[in-house]
Amino acid sequence: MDDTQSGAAVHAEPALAEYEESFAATIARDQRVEPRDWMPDGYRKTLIRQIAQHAHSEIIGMQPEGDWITRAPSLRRKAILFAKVQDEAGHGLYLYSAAETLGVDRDDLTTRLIEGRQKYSSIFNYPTPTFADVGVIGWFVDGAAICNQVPLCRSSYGPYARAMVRICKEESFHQRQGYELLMTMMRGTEAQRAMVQDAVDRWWWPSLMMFGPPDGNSPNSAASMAWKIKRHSNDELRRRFVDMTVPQAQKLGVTLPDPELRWNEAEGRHDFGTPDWDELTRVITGDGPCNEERVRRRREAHEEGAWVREAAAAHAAKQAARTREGAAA
Ligand code: FAQ
Repeated sequence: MDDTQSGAAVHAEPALAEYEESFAATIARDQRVEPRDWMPDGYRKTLIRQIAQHAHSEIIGMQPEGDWITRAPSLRRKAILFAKVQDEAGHGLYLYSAAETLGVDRDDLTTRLIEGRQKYSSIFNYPTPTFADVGVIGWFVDGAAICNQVPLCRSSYGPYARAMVRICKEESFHQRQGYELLMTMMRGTEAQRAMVQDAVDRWWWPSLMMFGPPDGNSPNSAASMAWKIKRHSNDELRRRFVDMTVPQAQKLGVTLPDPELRWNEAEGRHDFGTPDWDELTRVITGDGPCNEERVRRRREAHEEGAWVREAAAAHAAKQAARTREGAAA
C-alpha cells in the first residue's frame, strides 16, 4: 500500500463517523430523515421490511371485505364498502412509493410477497362468512390500525410519516363506517344481533394479535424504538386498543370474549387475558385459515394484470420518445 492509499483509508473512517453522528443527532432532535440523507444499513433494512409488510397488508387486506362487495345488502352499503376497499388500495400505493424512496423496487416487493418471502398482517388470514364481519373489521381492525399507525405519523423517516397522515384520516372513516354498520345491525332483529356477537367473538383475539408478539418476544422493537421508527411497544399499543374498545363494546351492547377482562382501578387501565401466541406464530408462518387463498389470489391478480403493466410501460415509452423528438425538432 502506498502513502496515498493509506491516507485515503485513514480519511474514510472519520467521514463515516461524521455521518453516523449527524444521523444520531437528527434522531435525537426528533427531526425527519429524508431519502437523500445518509442512514445506517440496519435503519434502511428495517424500514424496507416494515413499510413493505405494511403495504402488502393493505393490498391483501382488500380481499376479506372485497368478497362482500357483490353481496352487500343495499346500494348504500355497497358504495361505502367499495370506497373503503379502494382506499386500502390507495394506502398500499402510498406505502410502496415510500418504500421505493429507500432504493427498492415495487415489482420486486410484490414478487417477494407472492413467493412467500415477505410477510403481511396476520389479521387478513381469517375468513369473512357474514356481513357482520365487514362491520367488525371496520371497528376492530381499522381501530387497531389507527392505534398502531397514529404514532407512525411521527415516525423518523419522512416519506413513511407523511404517508401515514393521510392513511390515518381515511382509517378513521373506515372505523366509523364499521361501527355505524354494527349499530344498525344491533337495532335490527335477534338474528342480526347474534351475527354481530359471533363476528366479535371470532375477531377479538386475532385483532389483539395484530399488534405483534409480546414485548419480551419482539426482536425488532429495541432497534426500531431507538431509531424512532416505532414510538411505542407492541404491548403498550395493544393495551391502548383494549382501553379504547371496551366502552365502545358496552355502548354497542356486545360482550368481548375474554373472561379476564376487567377495569384495574389502581392502574387506571383494563386487565385482559393472553392471546394464543402459538396461533399468531402459525398464522404468520403461513398456516392460518386463509393464507393459501390470500396469496394465491394476489398472485393471480398480479399475473392477470401483466398486460396493464406492459401497456402502461409501452405508453410511457411512446410519450418519452415523442418528447425527445419534440425537443430535437
Ligand atoms: N402479522 O419484532 P416484531 C391495516 C412479525 S394495515 C404478521 O414485534 P415489528 C389497514 C414481524 O414482521 C395492518 N407478522 O416486529 C387495513 C417480525 O417478522 P420479521 C398492518 C407480524 O416490525 C385495515 C416478527 O413478527 N399494519 O390493518 C405481526 O417491530 C382493514 C417479530 O415481530 C402495519 O404493518 C402480525 N400481526 O412489529 C387494511 C403497521 N406482528 O419481519 C384493510 C406497521 C409481528 O422480523 C382492511 N407495522 N409480525 O420476519 C408495525 O407497526 C410493526 O411492523 C408491527 C410488528 C407492530 C406489526
